[in-house]
Amino acid sequence: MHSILVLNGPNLNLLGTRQPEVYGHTTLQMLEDQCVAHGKTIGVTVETFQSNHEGALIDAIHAARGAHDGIILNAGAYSHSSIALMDAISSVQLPVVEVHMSNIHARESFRHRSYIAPVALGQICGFGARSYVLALDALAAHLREKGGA
Ligand code: CA2
Repeated sequence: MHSILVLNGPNLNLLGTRQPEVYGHTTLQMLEDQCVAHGKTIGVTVETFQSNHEGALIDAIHAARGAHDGIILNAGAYSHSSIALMDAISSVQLPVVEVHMSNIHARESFRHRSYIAPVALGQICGFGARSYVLALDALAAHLREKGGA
């Protein structure tokens, strides 16, 4: 069975508690539980991790090599700034699907640029918590097509 890491970045621990008009009412715990439950229905193992710290996210990406088959990454605002995260993704050579709850292309111009996108398999944004479910489906299908475990 393939294993997927769902990795969330800064401030996403606040989901469901503030700005519901932008990010909805789903808490991070609910979101992670949904990912694990959806993983079971499509036959993949899902592990979750969230950190507000860039280095901890980089460590999690490094540790994913050999432990997981792919990563779903919402790097939060680091998506728009972090060359270090981009380099970490390139270095582990695991398929990464970039997700965002909001449609970053319909928001402020500084959110239009993503340093994750050029090194990601693809990007899903704008569907709220459903972005993660769509990303799981896409990554699981990619891993199945690629073959292996
Ligand atoms: O839409 C997304 O998922 C984002 O990655 C969320 C980031 C934002 O910086 C990106 O541009 C787009 C912000 C996460 C902040 O999450 C909060 C949730 C509730 C209350 C306050 C912040």
